[in-house]
Amino acid sequence: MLKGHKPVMLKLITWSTQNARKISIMLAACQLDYEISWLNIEQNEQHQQGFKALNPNSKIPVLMDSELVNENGQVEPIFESAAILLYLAEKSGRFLENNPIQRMATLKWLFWQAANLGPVLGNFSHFAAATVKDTEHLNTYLAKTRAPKVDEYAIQRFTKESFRLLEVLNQQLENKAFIVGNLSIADFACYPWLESAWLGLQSINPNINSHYKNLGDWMTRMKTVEGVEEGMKTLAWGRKG
Ligand SMILES: N[C@@H](CCC(=O)N[C@@H](CS)C(=O)NCC(=O)O)C(=O)O
Repeated sequence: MLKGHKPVMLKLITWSTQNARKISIMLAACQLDYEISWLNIEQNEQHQQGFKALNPNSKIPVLMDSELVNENGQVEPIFESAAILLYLAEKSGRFLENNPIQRMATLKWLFWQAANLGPVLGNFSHFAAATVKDTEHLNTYLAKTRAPKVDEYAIQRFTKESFRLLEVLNQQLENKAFIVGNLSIADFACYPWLESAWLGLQSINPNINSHYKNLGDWMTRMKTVEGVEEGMKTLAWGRKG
């Protein structure tokens, strides 16, 4: 499973977005070898029947592991990025501790990200991006998918909830280097979302780094974690293979 030791058996079907970067970071951090199969969601390829057979919810990322074979003898696709992280953590024995309390803490924050931070920051960016005059200031995906017009109510709603979630995570990080203490899949789940929304949030609160100090420090720390830079670069905005 270490790079160069075995043939590729993991395939990530993906596009370059935050949910996908969680996985490229994890794969890089675990030094797992894999190949990328690009699925262009900017051209609606997620709605093709072939892909729907892998994920009925028509979203990337999907992970295929040739070692995960179902009763029909076919590779069982894994969709939902949090499920993929959990799968890879169990497969590699990394970034999810066995201790029941630590394990549950990691899963709680992993699900918190999937149910709260991701959707809310996604909506924040979608609506707030409509106020940006020059699309060159937006990432390639947001430039194509942002709200078509400024909706003050939606911007206010998701801005307020985004900053509330920042406060929740900032509190959790008090006296901790990482979200549950040791580095875990919860950190890999949260980082790409915060990284991509940070500038937009900072344009609303210029003091974001000092106001959410634990979070700001954690963002800086995450950049230096092995695998993070590589995983972020692999699926950086605009990368298509
Ligand atoms: N909860 C899912 C969300 C996946 C998701 O929203 N993927 C986006 C890209 S980040 C997508 O495929 N969008 C295409 C679409 O909505 O049609 C996960 O974490 O995997």
